[in-house]
Amino acid sequence: MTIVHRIVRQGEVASTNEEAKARGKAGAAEGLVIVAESQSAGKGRLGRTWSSPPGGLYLSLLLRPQLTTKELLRMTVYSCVPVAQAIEEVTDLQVQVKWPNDLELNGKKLGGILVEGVSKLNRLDFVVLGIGINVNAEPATDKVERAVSLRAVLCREVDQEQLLASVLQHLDRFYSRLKKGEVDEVGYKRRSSVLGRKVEANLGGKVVRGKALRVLKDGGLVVRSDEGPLVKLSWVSETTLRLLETEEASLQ
Ligand code: BT5
Repeated sequence: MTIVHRIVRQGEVASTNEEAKARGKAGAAEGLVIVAESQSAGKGRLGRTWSSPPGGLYLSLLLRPQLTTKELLRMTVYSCVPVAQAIEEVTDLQVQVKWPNDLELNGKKLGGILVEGVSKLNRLDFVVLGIGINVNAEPATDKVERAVSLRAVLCREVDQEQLLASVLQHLDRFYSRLKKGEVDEVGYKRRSSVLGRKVEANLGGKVVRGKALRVLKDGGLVVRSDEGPLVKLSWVSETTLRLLETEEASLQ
């Protein structure tokens, strides 16, 4: 069943994820979408900031799935596919996904996904799926040489409304499948910039180097460590990953 979207458009907000969380706590139904023109405190993982000038697409979708907190990794990782598909549909570009939550163009960061779960009485009450895409604006980040916008690559502006509609449509299909326990493993693999590559993962202080072998259905990334054993990366909020072969492509 498709979700009925209720799109709430805002000018500048601190963070669309925070807006959606506040409304979710107040009882808002599944399908609420907050879209902002810009964010003054856009959030990434691990307390990082998401540069959000006017011209980018910043949205958060409120969902109330029957999932456990552990399953949010799968949602984070595999939701990169429908967002990549939407960008591809609107621009004809080929988008890569970098585990766990990045969207890339030629090794540069084009967008990111931040999934946050809010629990009530020890159960997951709702989920906010936040998406930031650099569309018609260049981000102001300390790693700006590793960031890219659609406008910079295409040398033209992209229709934000068309992109928003496409993102929501693809997410809808993704969510219907996710609720049945299905994810697009083939679509993920085809777009992955990480699989088969040498990576370095920082697991909240512990560093693992090795070759990224596969992404599991639960969203975990399996790495053959240089020491031999297989290591499964799954602690998404505490894990950062960089590619070792080309410094160009090494994003966090
Ligand atoms: C992410 O975090 O990539 C998740 C970003 C999610 C943003 C959306 S916007 C709508 C919704 N509301 C929010 O408040 N957030 C969500 P992470 O993997 O932690 O990456 C963050 C890092 O990316 C930063 O530390 C910078 O190095 C870099 N960065 C920041 N802004 C960027 C941008 N606009 N484009 C490319 N890289 C950026």
